[in-house]
Amino acid sequence: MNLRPIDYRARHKRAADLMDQGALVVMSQPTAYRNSTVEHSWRQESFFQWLTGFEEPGSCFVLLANRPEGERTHLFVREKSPERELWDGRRLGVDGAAKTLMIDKAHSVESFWRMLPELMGDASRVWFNLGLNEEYDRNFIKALSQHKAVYGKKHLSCKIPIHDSLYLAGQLRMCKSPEELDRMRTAAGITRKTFEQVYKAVRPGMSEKDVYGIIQGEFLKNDADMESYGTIIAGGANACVLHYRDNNQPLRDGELLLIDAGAQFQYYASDVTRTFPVGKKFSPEQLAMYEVVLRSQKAAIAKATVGSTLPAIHEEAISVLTDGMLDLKLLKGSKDEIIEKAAFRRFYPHGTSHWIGMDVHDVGVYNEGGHPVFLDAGMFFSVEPGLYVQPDDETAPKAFRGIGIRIEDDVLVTEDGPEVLTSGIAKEVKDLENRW
Ligand SMILES: [Mn+2]
Repeated sequence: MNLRPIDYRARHKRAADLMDQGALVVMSQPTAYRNSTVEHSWRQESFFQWLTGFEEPGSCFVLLANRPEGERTHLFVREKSPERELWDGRRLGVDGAAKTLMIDKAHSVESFWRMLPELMGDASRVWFNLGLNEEYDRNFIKALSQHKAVYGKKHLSCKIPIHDSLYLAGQLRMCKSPEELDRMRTAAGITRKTFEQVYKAVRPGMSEKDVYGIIQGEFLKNDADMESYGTIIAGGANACVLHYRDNNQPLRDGELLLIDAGAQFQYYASDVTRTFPVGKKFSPEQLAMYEVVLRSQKAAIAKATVGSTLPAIHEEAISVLTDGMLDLKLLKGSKDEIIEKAAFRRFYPHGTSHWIGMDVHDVGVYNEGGHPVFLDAGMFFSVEPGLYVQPDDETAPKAFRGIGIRIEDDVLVTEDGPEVLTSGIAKEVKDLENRW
């Protein structure tokens, strides 16, 4: 696929239009240490990346909606340093940033906190990514005090109003643009190719670790940046741990394998779960539970239309799952009462959807103005119902204990209805049995 280029200046304009003469200050992702001088793998903070495309730590971005073009966007970057570049890699530097990035002015990051009060100037308000890092937060509050000392008397009677930049990020990133859709489709395609290889390879006697190796390898071979989140490879009852991360146990014939994995491509996430037999066939109980979850997922996806809501999708998933739990005698009583008392949570304890974008659990509010957000074209989210019977759950028929099933796809709302970007990944029973 030819990827449409990203026009960062157009993004700045869209942001400024929402900012009512305010200032936006976004810090880059801090470096985290694993131990001593060894760093954890680093990924740029998503909103910073969305605004700049600049992948260096130790940087800060400022957008001033109250200033004329040419003085609106300021990027603060680390200075060139032969000594540090020898150890940590190339730096673009101030001149390089000014020449190559879509910004108005580049500065040394050394001058950032000193310049910030003046940059905020008579801005009507300021957005900041508070809570990313305590040192950033302290310095920001100091800059606010310095700003107040000068501008408080001149323009404002009090401190400048502060907003969480995550809210603005959500407004800008909730409905995906064509160049974002290119990247999301590519991420979904890499995840599809990866599951195809997994379906071909998995056999009884392998370990979860072997499968993890296949997934990591396929992601990288197909040009993913990395995984979008910690991959879950859960054989048998491990699937009943929702965020299972050990990924190191043997896979046995007769058990199911639940894989929750998604490639990240150029900073855009995918998020897919499939559950299938380690061996050739589902057992009757596994099959009965699987069919309930699959029916629920299809019914829920069908509700992903313009004007609908995520709670409406969740309610649809719960309704079908609850019918299934009654049929399978996992639960007794009336459907209405089970739903009203949330008794289904014993076997379905999580939600059905979250926004997906640059972050696998993406920015964007879920409720606004006292009601759930109404779905619109370009919104993108998971639909992931599941059923989990804990291995020690003595209320459940014995043959169901230790079975965990989740089916998850990534759904884009369009004017013509839901489009499942991950639909190419097999989930029908006939495609999951007799894989070899
Ligand atoms: Mn998910």
